[in-house]
Amino acid sequence: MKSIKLIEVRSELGAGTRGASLGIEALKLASLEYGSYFFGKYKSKEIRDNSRLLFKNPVRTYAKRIRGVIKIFERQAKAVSDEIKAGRIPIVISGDHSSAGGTIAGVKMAYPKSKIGVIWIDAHADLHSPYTTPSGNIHGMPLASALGIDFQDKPKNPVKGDTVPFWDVLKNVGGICPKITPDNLVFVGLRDMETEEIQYIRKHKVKIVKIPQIHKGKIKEICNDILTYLGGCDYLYVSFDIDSLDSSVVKGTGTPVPNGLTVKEAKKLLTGILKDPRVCCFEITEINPLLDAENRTASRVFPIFRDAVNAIEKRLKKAQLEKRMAEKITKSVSQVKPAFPVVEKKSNRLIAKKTSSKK
Ligand SMILES: [Mn+2]
Repeated sequence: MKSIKLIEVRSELGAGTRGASLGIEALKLASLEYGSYFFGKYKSKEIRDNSRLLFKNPVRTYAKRIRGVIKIFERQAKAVSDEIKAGRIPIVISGDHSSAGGTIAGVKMAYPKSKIGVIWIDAHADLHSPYTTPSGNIHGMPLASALGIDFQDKPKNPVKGDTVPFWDVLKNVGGICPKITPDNLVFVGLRDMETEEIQYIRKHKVKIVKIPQIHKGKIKEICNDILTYLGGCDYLYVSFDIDSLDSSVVKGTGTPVPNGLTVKEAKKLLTGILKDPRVCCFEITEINPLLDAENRTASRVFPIFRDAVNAIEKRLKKAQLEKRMAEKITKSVSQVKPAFPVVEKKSNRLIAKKTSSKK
């Protein structure tokens, strides 16, 4: 049976506020409040971080700590690709959302010839590049890196020097660029975007599911609609930035935004999407306990994460059961001896016919 493997990326090099690298511990400790043995159940792999870079001055204004982020992308991509190739489903818990660029690179490395669909559940579009970023933080750029876009035609920032070649390296991690196309991308929960991102979304008619649609209910239908829309994709990657949730629910995240999802809606949404057998990787990101009080954010997010992983586990079990049933049926059919030799009779007739026509 396919199994689940956790990938822990304790990096916050792409974020502007300190503390997201502690998000994994926050989530693990929150699980204990529920008396859950979730984290004892799954094997996990840790990606080596470059946190020492936090104590150095980020020299590139429009792509802060990009050299460190490239290393994380490469390690992350290899880990994700290795797990998929070994028949497992990697579930990524990351510090900041930049690592999703490395995750997508890994999915594409595992399936270089397949169409990869991306469901991006986030308050932000993360479509910036060094040429448009208002902050220089790479956690606003992972989708641009996966789509291989720059906005060089209308640059807002005077990007110079080695930022340009380093951005090219980032886009090309995994050896394929672009890794995804805008028609295979769906945004859920977007509500805080910059002009360049809005223009890109409009130009390429990228599908968006807005929060008011989700508030109306019928989340099951919304999930089915998203999955049908991505019908041409062979595999799906689901990225869940916890700032898709309402800022009143998740205070402990780098860029909280009001008017977001409720915990109940997020649970329904994720379980509805992750049941699709094409989902080959899931990521949860941007938990920052330093911005929080009494670990409340991770405590609210853990049940969402647990239900999401359970939805994947449930469909893996279902697939295994169906496979066993099919094997049993094939076995029992092959053991049944026919009452008369049907096949032989038929072939005899054929031979007989052929011989007669020759005569
Ligand atoms: Mn994000």
